[in-house]
Amino acid sequence: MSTTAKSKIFYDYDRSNLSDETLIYLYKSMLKPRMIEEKMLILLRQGKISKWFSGIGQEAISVGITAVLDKEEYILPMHRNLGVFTTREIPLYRLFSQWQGKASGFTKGRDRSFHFGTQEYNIVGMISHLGPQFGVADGIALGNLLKKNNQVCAVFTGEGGTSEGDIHEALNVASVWDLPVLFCIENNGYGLSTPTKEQYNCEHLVDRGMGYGMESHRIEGNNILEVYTKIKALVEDMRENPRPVLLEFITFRMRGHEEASGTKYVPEDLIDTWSEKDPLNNFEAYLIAEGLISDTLISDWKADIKIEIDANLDLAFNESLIESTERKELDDVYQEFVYQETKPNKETEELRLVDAISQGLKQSMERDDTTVIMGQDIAEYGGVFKITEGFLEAFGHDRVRNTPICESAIVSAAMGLSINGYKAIMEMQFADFAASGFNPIVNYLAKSHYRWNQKADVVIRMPCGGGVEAGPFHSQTNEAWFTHTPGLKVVYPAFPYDAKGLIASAIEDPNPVLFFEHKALYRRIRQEVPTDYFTIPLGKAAILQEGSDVTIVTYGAGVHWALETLEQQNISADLIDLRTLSPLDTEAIYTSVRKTGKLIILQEDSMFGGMASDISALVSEHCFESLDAPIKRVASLETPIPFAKFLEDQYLSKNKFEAALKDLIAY
Ligand SMILES: Cc1ncc(C[n+]2csc(CCOP(=O)(O)OP(=O)(O)O)c2C)c(N)n1
Ligand SMILES: [Mg+2]
Repeated sequence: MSTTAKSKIFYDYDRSNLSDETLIYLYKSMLKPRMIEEKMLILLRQGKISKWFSGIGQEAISVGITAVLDKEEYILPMHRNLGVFTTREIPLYRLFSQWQGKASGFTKGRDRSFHFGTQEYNIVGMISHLGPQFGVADGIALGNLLKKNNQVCAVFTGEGGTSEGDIHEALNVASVWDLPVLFCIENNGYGLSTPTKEQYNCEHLVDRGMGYGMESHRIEGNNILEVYTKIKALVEDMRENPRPVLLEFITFRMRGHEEASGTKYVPEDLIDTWSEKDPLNNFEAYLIAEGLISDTLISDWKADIKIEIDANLDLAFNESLIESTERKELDDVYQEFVYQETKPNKETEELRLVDAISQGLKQSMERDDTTVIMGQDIAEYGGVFKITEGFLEAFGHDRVRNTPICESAIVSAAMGLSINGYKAIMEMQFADFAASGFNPIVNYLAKSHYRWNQKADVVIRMPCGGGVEAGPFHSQTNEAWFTHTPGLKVVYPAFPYDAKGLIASAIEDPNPVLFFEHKALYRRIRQEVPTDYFTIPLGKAAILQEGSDVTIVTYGAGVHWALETLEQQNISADLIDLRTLSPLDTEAIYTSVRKTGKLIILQEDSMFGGMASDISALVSEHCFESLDAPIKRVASLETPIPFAKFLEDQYLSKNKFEAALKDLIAY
């Protein structure tokens, strides 16, 4: 394929002052992924590898960019960027093993194709959802800025991906924060079957740069010398003058979206036209015309690459199939964390829940200067609940960052910060708004460690809960959206003391933690709290009262509702405040139920699919013989949370608890 178009050279190559060695290096760097792909297409037809997304015809972009960046500089490729991986010199057998789901790959068989990253090579692979890559690049670049290491990072997307909201959010953040990112759009004409005219309605995607207040350039993506020289000049300048740059590379997808889907919808003359613009063939013809390489040399290089491919394929094919155990799979969902207790000091002061969280956060940030907190209105304004008041003065703008209104990009940026060695804390203005950042929470943060061993050292603070007459979008207690997702930890304190100790542990823990803070308790619940930094382990419930007749399990505002009820009734109950929902302290629940024989679970969220249902199922599976009565679940009405006080009171499970408890006692 690479030797057919020698006679005609489509591009007017300008080598400027590039050395012969550089030119030959660029040629060989494009030749290798081309030859790997040609081999993969054969193997695919033989059923020896699974799906394949071809980058044939687009190699100049991957190769040109990777050749410019230093090896320490992060690259975030997409599904057509084999040239990034080969130019970073990843041993081929590791790539081949990755595609076969074998242990020498990068995901222990847990994810396929290019869905992996590797810190060894400073490559951060995609998640299927495409768009979050841009936000992750923002976070990595922010880490670089904070380290003042003069590094640039590059992130890729296709033109189809640019329609995703994540992309707009991330470009805007990068512009507002001056983040040194090369945002690379490979415009190859199609997003699956969708042509560009159905994808966007501006003349050139790169014109959007102006809307973001961002420098932007359009580059002939199949002309390796144009790609290389323009990127080189830009990157050298960006290292000194950090800023984002939006790049649109004009290229073409020569094969189907993936091999099985074909190219029926692509007009044939388009394919013919672009065949003449093949980046490898043209460059090869140019180098021959310049007298830099010869047919003999090309044959020798091809023979060498073929030997390398075959030898590495042998290694990968001979590698045994992946083995694991259920235990090992479960253990790898989270990064191992050995909890080390910091004991509370003796001196205490009375704090409201809101103050305790603020103090815990502040003390964590004082202890660890790799912590960065981001959120809307959290800097000068101190956050809508004033939890970060004074943080800006204490830690400065670098570490206390007001964000634009873009939850998804900031969750992704938090992931990027973690990749680059920071601990990221994000304040969701209201827990309800996590819906706008849901994808990177459940797909990026939650799955990265399991997929490629990459921790997501992120705490997302979630001001939540009803009883504040704030209506359906400022009152939800949406913990069940997250307790369902393996890879996340979910913490939900009910008291100032617990909140302070748990926020410290959540920040120490390298895993992603959603930290729920009940708004109705913020200023209502007070407690004596130790003045210094201390920790409380995640995953341990608190037994608030001990009794013999019934076990009450609850968390958040429910704890206070249960306490109020118990104050008024003469009932001997174990009252368990879960404090952490994931991991769940099942032993505390089982031990109590085995003693009392009766269980009632109270949650503020509506019933179906919530914590109460799962706890009920667990207890019936594990403690059935100890039960003297059916388990009772008490939850709010199966409606959105209404605004007007009467309606909200009627909605909340608080009003049903006492009757349900009495019923259970009387059973
Ligand atoms: C959120 C989401 N929507 C849809 C898809 C399915 N999908 C994967 S790649 C792709 C096309 C992407 O087109 P483009 O960004 O132009 O990249 P190209 O494949 O052309 O390189 C689509 C629709 C997906 N993976 N994720
Ligand atoms: Mg495309």
